Amino acid sequence: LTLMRELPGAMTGGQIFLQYQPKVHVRRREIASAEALVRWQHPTRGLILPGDFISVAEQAGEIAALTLWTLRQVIWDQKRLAVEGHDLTLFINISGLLLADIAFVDAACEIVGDGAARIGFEITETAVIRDPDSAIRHLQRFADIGVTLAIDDYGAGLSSLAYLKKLPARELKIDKMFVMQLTSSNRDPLIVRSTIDLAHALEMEVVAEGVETPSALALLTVMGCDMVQGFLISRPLGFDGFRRFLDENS
Ligand code: G
Ligand code: G
Ligand code: NA
Ligand code: MN
Repeated sequence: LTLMRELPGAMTGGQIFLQYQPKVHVRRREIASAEALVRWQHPTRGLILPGDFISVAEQAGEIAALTLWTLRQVIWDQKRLAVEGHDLTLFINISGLLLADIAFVDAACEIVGDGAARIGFEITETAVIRDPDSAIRHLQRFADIGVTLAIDDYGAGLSSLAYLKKLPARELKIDKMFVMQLTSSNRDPLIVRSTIDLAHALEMEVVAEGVETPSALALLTVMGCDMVQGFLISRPLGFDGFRRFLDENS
C-alpha cells in the first residue's frame, strides 16, 4: 500500500531503471534483440522486481505512466546502441490493461513516432481476451508504425488459437514453464515442438524463454526454434553491462 504512494516519486526520482536480457538467433548465431525488464531500486527495501510492483502500478493507475517512461528510455537506449554499431530491436512488456486505454495507445504511437528506433512490444494473449476487437485494432496500429509485436508467455495463460490467428504478431515466445524441464519431461518436448511447428505455419518466429542448459539449447536447435533467451545466454543486465555483453559477443 505504501509502495503505491511511493511509485510516482520513484519514477521521477530515478529509482526505476531497466535491465536488458538478450534474445539470440540460433541459426544466425547472433544477438537478435533484447527485452527490457523494469526494476525499482528502493531506498530502504532494496531491489524490487516487477512481480511485486506491476500490479501495484495497475491498481494505482500508474501503469500507463510507467510504461510510457519505459518506452522513452528504451528508445533512447536503442538509439545510443545503434550509434555504437549495435542496431538491435529492444522490446518492452505491455500490460494487458493498456490495450484498452486509448490515451495510452495514442501516446505510445506518438512517442514511437517516426519509427527511427527499432522497438518491439511483448503482450500476453490473456491481455487481448477482455476486449479482443479493440485490442487487435490497437495492436494493428502499433504494427503499422513499425513496432514488432511478440506474444509473451505462450501456453501459460488462457491461450486461444482464435486470437493467435488474428494477432499481427511476428514472434511467439514459448513460456519458460515448458522450456525449463525440456530435457527431463516427457510431455514438454512434444508441446514445444508442436508449438514451434504451429508458429511457423502462421509465419511467426519462435523464441524459447527460460533456456538454462546446453542440452535444452541443443534440443531446441534440432526442433527448429528460431531464438533463445535465458540464463544460459545471459541474465538481465543493466545498460552498461548489456553494452559490454554486445561488445564481447558481436
Ligand atoms: O525479471 P522478471 O522478474 O523481471 O520479470 C517478471 C515479470 O514482469 C515478467 O512477466 C515481465 O514480463 C514483467 N515485466 C517486466 N517489466 C515490465 C514492464 O515494464 N511492464 C509490464 N507490464 N510488465 C513487466
Ligand atoms: O513473463 P516474462 O517472460 O516477461 O518474464 C521474464 C522473467 O523471466 C524475468 O523475471 C526474468 O528474470 C526471468 N528469466 C529469464 N530467463 C530465465 C531463465 O533462464 N530461467 C528462469 N528461471 N527465469 C528466467
Ligand atoms: Na516479457
Ligand atoms: Mn515471457
